[in-house]
Amino acid sequence: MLNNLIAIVVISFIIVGSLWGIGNLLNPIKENDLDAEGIILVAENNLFNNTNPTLHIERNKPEKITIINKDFVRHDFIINELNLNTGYLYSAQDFTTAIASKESGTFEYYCSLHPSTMRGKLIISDKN
Ligand SMILES: [Cu+2]
Repeated sequence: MLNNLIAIVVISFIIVGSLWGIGNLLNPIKENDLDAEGIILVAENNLFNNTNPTLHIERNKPEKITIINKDFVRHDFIINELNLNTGYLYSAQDFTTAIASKESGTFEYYCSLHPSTMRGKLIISDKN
């Protein structure tokens, strides 16, 4: 009887664990889905998200942004005009903040350690 109970508990754990694993396989976290959880930028191979994508946000609407360093070397993320500077992120470190601006316009983001390869644009536009 006790053995049966233990077996049922173990089997339940296996089933729940399997379903959880399958669910993760079917719905993997998408790092390049810029709208999923704010903006996610992964610093890897001295690039942001492989392509240094142009980021778009609305004026007067704060947007969450997370920088993740997946390289072995340090990176940072800077937008001078918005006083945004993550400081040095070491390997496997990340930094989350918000971008907000009262001014629309096109701004440059870059890594101060690799400014020639890690550089892109942020466009802040009025709501349509
Ligand atoms: Cu860098």
